[in-house]
Amino acid sequence: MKTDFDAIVVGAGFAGMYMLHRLRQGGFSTRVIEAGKGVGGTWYWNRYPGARCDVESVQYSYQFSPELEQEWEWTERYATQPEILRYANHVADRFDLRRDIQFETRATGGTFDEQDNLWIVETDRGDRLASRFVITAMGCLSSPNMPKIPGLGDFAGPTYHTGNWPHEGVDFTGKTVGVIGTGSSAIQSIPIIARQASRLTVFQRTANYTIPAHNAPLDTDYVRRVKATYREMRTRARTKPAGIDFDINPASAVETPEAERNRIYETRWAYGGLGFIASFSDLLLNDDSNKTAADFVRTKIREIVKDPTTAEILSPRNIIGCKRLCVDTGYWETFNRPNVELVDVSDDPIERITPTGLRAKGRDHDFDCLVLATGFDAMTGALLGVDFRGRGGVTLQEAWREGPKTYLGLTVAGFPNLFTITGPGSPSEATGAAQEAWVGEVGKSASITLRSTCSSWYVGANIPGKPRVFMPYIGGFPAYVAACQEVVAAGYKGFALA
Ligand code: N01
Repeated sequence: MKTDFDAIVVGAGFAGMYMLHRLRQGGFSTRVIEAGKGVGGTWYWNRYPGARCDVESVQYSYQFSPELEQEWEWTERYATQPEILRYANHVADRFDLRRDIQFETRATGGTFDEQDNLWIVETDRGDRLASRFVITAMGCLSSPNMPKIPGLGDFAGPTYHTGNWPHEGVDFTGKTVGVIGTGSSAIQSIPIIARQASRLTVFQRTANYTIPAHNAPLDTDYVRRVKATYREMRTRARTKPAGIDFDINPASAVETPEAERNRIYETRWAYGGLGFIASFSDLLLNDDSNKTAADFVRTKIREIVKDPTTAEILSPRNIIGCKRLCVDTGYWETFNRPNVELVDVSDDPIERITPTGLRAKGRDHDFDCLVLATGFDAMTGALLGVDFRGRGGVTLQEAWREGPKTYLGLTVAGFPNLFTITGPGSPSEATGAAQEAWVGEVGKSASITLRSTCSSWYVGANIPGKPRVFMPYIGGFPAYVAACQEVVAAGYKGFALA
């Protein structure tokens, strides 16, 4: 059978757009399938009030084009969703990407044809596209999690999910609003909704840690300095575990005298952002060290939130940084507003959604609008939403029944030439043994940190019935790159080449 394209990429977010650019450079005919009307992926869908990146804008950008780096002007320390979406559109235009993207089309299935060694990708528009390679770039936090609360469809007013927000925006002025969830999306949107709404009720199942962003317009001298030394900054970032250039203090928290330790926390708190978790190098390795940082944040909450009972409910009890740390603008302060109420549903789940609101702890809470800030079926949700069938007709769902297994996070044994982000550009398939070894490596890297100890989307704990497996590789960016380079140097060790 003849192929329609050398490669099909699913998703035109940041990964899919770059993939298209690279495949073109490699001379591959490529079609990108994108469900949205435009590019941008997560920044196309997540339009809730206050959505912005928690990585500083000068770092949260493509690195492949020095010209692009120089010409694009970020305006704030942390870019807003609209600005990041403008950037994605600028990239699509600048590199003429749109002509190979099929918008408003959702990939529904992909079947490996063993006879002809190719994939047939099906879409909700009735396409059946034959291609040698399939590269999924669907995002790891893109499949919204609708909570399993009885009566969800009963609410008579509008219901909004932060991960799939109306494009025309929502004006809550004068409305009463209920928000379920206190993760990153909620923490960003709650302060803004509270300013608009006549009354806001927040339903919190797990208290969360958040560090102030101290967002501000970008200083032109700073931007000039960054642009003059962009390559050096990118090179430094590649040596850091998260691939982001911020200083990790090599000292241990418990071995640092208390006064000095608090001075360091105060400095990082005043600077703001995710770098707080790098105040000491052992915060995610040692319980006692972690507790010093958690205590510091809890003290801040008690200082900021005036009502002691509310402050107590807002104070997280788990490991700081175990769930992904949040970055906010005025989150704790919002709970001092007279129109905001916090309802703790940690020990007693929300009973049901009702036509006029919801029932929790035996009390009815009524509101005009319901906001579900309930996150995503992370890492596997989007992939398993497409009916991929590999060798012998085995579905990805079956192959991952006990949890996702990949080799290098890129390929899956039994699914030849299906890449979960990118691929080495040759016909290849992970061997089962190499895959098992990599799964072991992912588990090992998680087990030496405190991150594997709490219920989070990292382990699929937010989705009832999902296998509990620590999904991301957190051995750090340099270790990951080294592992990939070793595989390449050994002639694509672990891949079956045909
Ligand atoms: O989702 P979440 P998110 N009853 O899963 C609660 C990235 N991101 O969209 O913790 C009551 O973190 C749930 O409670 P619990 C970032 O990586 C980045 O906020 O499971 N509550 C939790 O409070 C982030 O980590 C940015 O007990 C229920 C909340 O809903 C990831 O996306 C911005 C419930 C979900 O929190 C996900 O963040 C936004 C129920 N039945 C997101 N079900 C930035 O760049 C769920 N919850 C800044």
